[in-house]
Amino acid sequence: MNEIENIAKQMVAKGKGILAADESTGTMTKRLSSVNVESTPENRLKFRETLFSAEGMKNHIGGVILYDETIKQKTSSGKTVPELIKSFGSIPGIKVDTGAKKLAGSPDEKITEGLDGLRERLAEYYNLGARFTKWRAVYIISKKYPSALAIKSNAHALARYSALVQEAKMVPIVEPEVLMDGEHDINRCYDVTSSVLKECYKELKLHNINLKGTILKPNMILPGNKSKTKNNSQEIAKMTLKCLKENVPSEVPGIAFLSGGQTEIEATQNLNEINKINDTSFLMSFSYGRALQQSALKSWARDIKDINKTQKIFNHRSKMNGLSTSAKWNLNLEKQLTA
Ligand code: 5MM
Repeated sequence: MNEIENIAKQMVAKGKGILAADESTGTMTKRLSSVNVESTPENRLKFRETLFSAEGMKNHIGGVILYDETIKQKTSSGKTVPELIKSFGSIPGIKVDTGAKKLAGSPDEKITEGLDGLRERLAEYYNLGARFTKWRAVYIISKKYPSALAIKSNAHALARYSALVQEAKMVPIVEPEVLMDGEHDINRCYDVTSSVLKECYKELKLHNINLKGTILKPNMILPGNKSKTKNNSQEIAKMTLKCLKENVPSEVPGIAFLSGGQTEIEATQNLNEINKINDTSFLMSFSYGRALQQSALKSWARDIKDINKTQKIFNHRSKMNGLSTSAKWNLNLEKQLTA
C-alpha cells in the first residue's frame, strides 16, 4: 500500500476520528466571544493546546485539522503544535482553502478559493509536519439553489485541490458541505447531496485522483433546521447510507462526517446509527468541529486554569464519538464523564 493510502486509513481507523480545529481567525473569534474570552493568538493557542494534550487524543483522534496560524505556533512545552499532536499518535493536517467567497455569476452562492500558490503552500505545510489537508465547499438549499454553476465550479476546485495535494504526498479531505439551513425536508437534502457528490466524483476521476488516498467529509442527510417535518436517527442513518452507497466509489476508504450544527449528542447518535447498518467497506467516522469542542470550550472559558476539567469533557466527547464508529454508543454512557 502506498503512503497516502496508509495515512488515509490511519486517520479513520476503528474507534478513531478527526478533530476539526481549523477555525479561521474570524470563526474562532466568534466562538471565543460567545464565551466572553478575548480572541488573541495566545488564547486561541491555549484552548487548542488544552485539547491537543488531552488523553482522549491517544485512542480516539486519528488526525487534527489545523489552521495556518496554529500549525506555526509553539506550545508551552516548546514543542511545535504538529510535534505535540504526533506525540499522541495522531496525524497533523491543515486546512488549505482560503475561504468561501461570493460566486460570480450566481452571487447568492459561494465558491471556495485558494488554488493560486497552493503548490508552494503545500510544500511549506508538509515541511511543518502536515500529512493531510482539507478544503471545504459549501452549498445552500432553497427552491432554486444550489445552481448547476455552484455544483460544477466547486467540484472542479475540489478536484484541482486534490490533485495538487496528492502530488505533494498528502491526503486530501474532500469536504462538500450541503448546509442544513432552510425549510426543506430530508428528501430535498438527499437529492441535493446526491447531485453534489456525483459531480465531485466525476471531477475527481477526470483529474486522476487516487481515491484510495482520499477521505470524504460530507454532511449527513438531514431535514433543514426550519423544516416542518422532523426525522429520527434511524431515518437519518438510512437515508445517509443510501446516498453514500449510490454516489461514493467503493475505493474511498473512509467517510468522516461533519457535524454541521447538530448538537453534540445528535452528531454522536446519528453516527452510531449509521454504523449499526453500515454494510459497505467505508470506515464511517467523524470529523467534527463544534460537536467535539462546544462543551469543552464552555468549561475552559469558565476557568481557563482548570485544564483537567476541560480535558475531561473533551476526553468524554472523543470517547463517545469513538464508540459510535463501532456502533457501541448508547445514551446511558453519556452519564459517565470519565477519561
Ligand atoms: C472548524 O470549522 C471549519 C470552518 O472554519 P472556517 O469557516 O472559519 O473556515 C469547518 O470547515 C469545519 O471543519 C467543518 O465544517 C466541520 O465543522 P462542524 O462544526 O460542522 O463539525
